[in-house]
This record gives sequence, structure tokens and C-alpha cells, in this order.
Amino acid sequence: MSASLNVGLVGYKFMGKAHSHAYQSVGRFFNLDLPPVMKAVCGRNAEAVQEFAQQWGWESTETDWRKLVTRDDIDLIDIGSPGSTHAEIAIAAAEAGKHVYCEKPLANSLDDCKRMLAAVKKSGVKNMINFNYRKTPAMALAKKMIDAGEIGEVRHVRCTYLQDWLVDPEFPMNWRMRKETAGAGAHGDLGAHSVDLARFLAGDISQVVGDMKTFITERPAEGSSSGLTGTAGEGTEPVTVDDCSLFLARFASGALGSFEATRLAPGRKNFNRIEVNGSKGTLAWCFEDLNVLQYYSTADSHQGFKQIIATEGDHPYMDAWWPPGHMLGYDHTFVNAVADMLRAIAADKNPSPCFLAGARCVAVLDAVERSVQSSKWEDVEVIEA
Ligand code: SOE
Repeated sequence: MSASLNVGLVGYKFMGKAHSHAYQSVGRFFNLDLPPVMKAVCGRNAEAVQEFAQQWGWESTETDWRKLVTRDDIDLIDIGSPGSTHAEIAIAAAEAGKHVYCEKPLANSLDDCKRMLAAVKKSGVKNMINFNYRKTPAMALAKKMIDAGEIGEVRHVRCTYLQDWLVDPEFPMNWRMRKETAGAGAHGDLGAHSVDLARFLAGDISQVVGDMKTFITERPAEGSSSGLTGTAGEGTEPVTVDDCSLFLARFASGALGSFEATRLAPGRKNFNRIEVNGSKGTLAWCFEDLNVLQYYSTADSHQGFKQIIATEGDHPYMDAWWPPGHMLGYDHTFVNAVADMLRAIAADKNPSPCFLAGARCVAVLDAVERSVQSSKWEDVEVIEA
């Protein structure tokens, strides 16, 4: 392998931008044995993708991902396109011997996730899913604290992921509201993050029971769209995914969890919150104050929550960034994720979280969907390593 890693990115909208920014920054902040080279970006609109490439520093462009994955000068395929495209691209990339980095959710169906897992296992390529909220120093610190027993035995995991960008019924359709492209609505888009954080901090989930609802069942047709905004076209189109999802979970450890994901919570922009209660204390975090980890210990003689500002040099990732108290943001989570990936590949290890974690997350989402149909508790399918 060369002393750098040539990246080919598929997708150039919201995630394309976030990933491009990460590749631009990562080698400037982290010491890397395998820095990335931004070789090519791929999108269907030749003019738009060329403009994007120029703005973000990609060396070349493609309009067909099939061509990108077979290019000899590409080592890693980064998939930032809608969920419905993940399986086909990832499998082709693995078959072509390329490492694969994929946006969440891993795929829109559990069957597709299994096919992706089989493909990366067969070819032996490295694989990673981008659950970027794990990569905040605060969440990575919470994981260390829980593993070290600092809050004792975990009993409750409480996740809420609230947004409001779909509250206006006049907000026009885009791919995120169609089942065939997005797979699910808030459930897959936001719930995937919550399930991943919960699994990261508290382990596997074995059973779930839930409900989902689409409150706004028809929207103005799509005109032009870009990221999370857009203009309406002619007529209307039915919404085929959920606006919100709610479920209860039983963890393999015996802990209990509750999960709520919605895009219809006025005033909540990216309110991704998790709280973990253990026998000796509590940890709580919300993305809207992402540098702060709330910590309560029953051993503290001065009762009350302590705010850990997760920006000290010995907190995860912070040695690469700024002096204590100089806060990180959304963009840094993507840089930290890519740094972990590049370091793992350089060390010939699979990065974390890998496709297995992505598939196990989708197994939970899938069991919730089955539970909505059956109105009963459902077992989460066990996905073997
Ligand atoms: C839109 O709901 C969205 O951009 C998600 O797709 C992302 O995964 C989440 O991090 C922020 O919100």
C-alpha cells in the first residue's frame, strides 16, 4: 500500500460536504501514517459535481459510481449518497478490493446489511460506518467512564432525538420522505444515531416494542432540493415514511431503554440527547451542548450534577485540537471519525464502528418496525460477528 490513501467519494450534498471538510482537515490536525488524498468525487450531474470538486479540492470527478469503484487509483470508497444506494455501491467496492466508509444507516433493509457484511468479510477490506456522534470527546469519554464502572451497573438508557424541519406541512418532498430512497423517516435517520449511541454505551439490545406515526401524509411535490431545504414543484406527493418513532427496549445486560425520534418537535433543531442511569451515578449529554458531559455520582458528598467540559488535553481526540475550553462543533465529529478510520487502516485493523455495528443497529430498527406491525414485543435478530 502507498503511504497515502486515495479516496473516492460518492455524493456531494450535505454529507459530501461534511466528509470533504473532514479529509481537508484531518491531516492538518492529526498525525497520520496514511493521510488521505482527495482523488475523485462522484455525482450524477457533471456540472454540479465539477463545481463541488473545485470548491472542495477533489482532483477529479466521475458521474457513474461503477467507474469510480473500479478505478485503479482509488483505495477507499466513501458513500455519502442516500440509503437505498449503499448496498450496491459498498458490495461493488468490496468486490473491487476497496476499503469502504459508509454513511448511516448502513442500508435500508437488514437483508442488504447482511449482504454488505458478507461482501466485506469475503474480500477482507476494511469497513466503517459513520456514526459521528460517537466521535464527540464527550461521548467517547462517557464510554470510558461507563467501561471503568464509574456509574456502576447500567439500568436505564433514555434517548430522544428531536428535530423540527418537517413541522411545516408546506415543506416540499425530498428523498428523505420516500420509503424507496430513505427506507424510513425519523426512525432510520435519527433513530439510527440513538440506537448506535445506546449500543456504544450500554451494549446489545435484545427486544423492543414500539409505535410510529406519519402526521403529515401528503406534501407539495419536490421542485429543486439541496440538503434539508428545497422549493416546491407542481402538485403533491404522498409521504411514505414515519414522522416519528417511539419504542421501549430491553438490553442484553438487563438494562431498560426508551427511544423517541421525531422531525416534528417545534423549536428542537438537532436535539440528540442520551442519559444513562447506573447504580452509582448518571451520565447525560445533548448534542446542542456537545462539549458538556453531565455527571452525577452517588459518592459525591455535594449532591448535584457536575458539568465536565470535555475539552481537556487528556479527553478523547482533544490532543489533536485546541487548548482546554476551546469548543468543538459538528464538523469536528467527522474529522475525528475519519482520523480513527485512517489510523486503523494504517495499523491493518478494522476501524470502529464497522459494518457489523451498522448491521446490528439496523437489526434493532427492523425489530421496531416488526413490532409496530404486530403490536407486540419483538426479538432483535442476532447478527453474528
Ligand atoms: C437530518 O435529519 C440529519 O441531517 C441526519 O440525516 C443526520 O444524520 C443527523 O446527524 C442530523 O440530521
